[in-house]
Amino acid sequence: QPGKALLILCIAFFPRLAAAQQNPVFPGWYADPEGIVYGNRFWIYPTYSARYEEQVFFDAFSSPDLVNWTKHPRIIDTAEVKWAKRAMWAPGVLEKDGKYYFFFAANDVHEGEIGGIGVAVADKPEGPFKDLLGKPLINEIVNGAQPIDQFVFKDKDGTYYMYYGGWRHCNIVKLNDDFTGLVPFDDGEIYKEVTPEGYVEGPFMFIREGKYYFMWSEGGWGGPDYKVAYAIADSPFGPFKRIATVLEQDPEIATGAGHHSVIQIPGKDQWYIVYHRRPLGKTGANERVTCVDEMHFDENGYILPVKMTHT
Ligand code: FUB
Repeated sequence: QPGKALLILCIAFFPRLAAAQQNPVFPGWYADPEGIVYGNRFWIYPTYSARYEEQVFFDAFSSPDLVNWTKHPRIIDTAEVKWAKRAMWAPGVLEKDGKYYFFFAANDVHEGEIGGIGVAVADKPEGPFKDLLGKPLINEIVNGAQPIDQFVFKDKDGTYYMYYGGWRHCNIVKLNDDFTGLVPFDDGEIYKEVTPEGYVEGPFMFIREGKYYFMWSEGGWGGPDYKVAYAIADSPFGPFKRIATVLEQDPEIATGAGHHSVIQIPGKDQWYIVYHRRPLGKTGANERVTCVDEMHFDENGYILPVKMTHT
């Protein structure tokens, strides 16, 4: 029976949602969360939100239902990434051909350090991850974009692009097959700037019903007005015309809500935004917790403002 087979497939391979969702989803100061589904589990890869000098490792979290989370401590640290002496943050993981590629930012090129966007690889989503290159994949400032906050996106035709950039500038680059380098675009350019109005950092891209949804963070990352906005385009290159704010502080719930990612429940038009925010009464820049809330669309495909839940 095809119906029964599909049900068994869904139960075996897709994660199930539990009713009693809570925020923050796991304890501790964790920011810049990238959420993704691998097999029958949800995964979140966040920044360990502390002073730079303490941001020397990454933990990951996995869950069968978005409620019960298992911590996978120290999936990679600066002892493995020799060039990342000072700090590592804003990770993201991508599966390709049975390998898991872990992208992250490290150090601060602005202060003359070797730094930028690095990549590591593992056989499992929980690592252990090994530095792939022994140096950053991108360590230069191009078009004014700080080389941080990368998001790797697989386009409909299988091409892998990376959006990245802090300091109010966002670039897109094309990655080679094994993620060891960049490939020039047809016009010979390697970096293209795609910065939308209001952009600060934290780019994210997904496709829904054939349209490209580009999202980013605005405001000051240490401040209460941090927020998420978006654009819709017909191509991964834009143009990205700002449409609206999706997520922002709520005086009854939390401030500083941003640097997000988006999870789609496989096979369903059901979406979640994964983001960090600052609990009420907290003002420290690194006092950030990881939260998940539902994200809905209207009948024209526009994203409705997200209602943050729980305190
Ligand atoms: O966690 C460090 C920085 O905070 C990230 O690079 C920004 O996106 C902001 O979330």
